[in-house]
Amino acid sequence: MKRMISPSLMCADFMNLGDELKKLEKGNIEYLHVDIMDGVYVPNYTLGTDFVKRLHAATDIPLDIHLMIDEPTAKLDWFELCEGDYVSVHYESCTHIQRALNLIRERGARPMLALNPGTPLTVLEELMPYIDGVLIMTVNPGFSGQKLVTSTLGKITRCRELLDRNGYTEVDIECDGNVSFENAKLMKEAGANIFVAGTSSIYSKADTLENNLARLRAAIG
Ligand code: S6P
Ligand code: MG
Repeated sequence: MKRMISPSLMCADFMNLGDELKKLEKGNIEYLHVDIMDGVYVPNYTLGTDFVKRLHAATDIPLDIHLMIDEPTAKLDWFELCEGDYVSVHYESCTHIQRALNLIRERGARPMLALNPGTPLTVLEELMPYIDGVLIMTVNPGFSGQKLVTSTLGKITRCRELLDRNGYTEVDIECDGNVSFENAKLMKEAGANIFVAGTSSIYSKADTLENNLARLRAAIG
């Protein structure tokens, strides 16, 4: 499967976002990861509806909108969605998760199911027909700069097996949280193919964005 990078924009330098966006376009990155938090489902606030609209106007790169909000079904209409955008919803954030996934599809975007480190993989069994991707959270959602929950590596492997065994070989597996250069390699080996890049890799202050991107590309192969 094609291996792709989705930079987490909450980790970007907001004072230089235009410049950074150009560098990401030049680096041919595949998605832009937009973290939406509501202070209820997770204890933080980040990006929002207007930011999504401005991004669509500024670039053709598809968005990877990660909804960490309570009951997203009723709020999906607030977002401008374009064909090719991914929208991920957390299993426990919706009373009716299948309805939420369907609604994303009806709105013309690609549904992705997000699973926290503590969410059992078995919930996926009922939902495979309705998704284009699974977002395996490799940290608990809410903050950047956290440490990998190591049990999630085995979960990536089991997720790939479950999908493949049921014929869903084209369903993407994205991992989000502490995707460092070293961890990215382990996640790739486990079966992930979309990598959310934050402070642990491309936004690391140890090197430039361009060099970090090249290093992450090399790590995911
Ligand atoms: C966390 C959020 C993530 C972070 C990303 C940061 O709740 O969903 O997308 O922005 O994980 O990356 P890092 O490398 O700082 O963990
Ligand atoms: Mg995220």
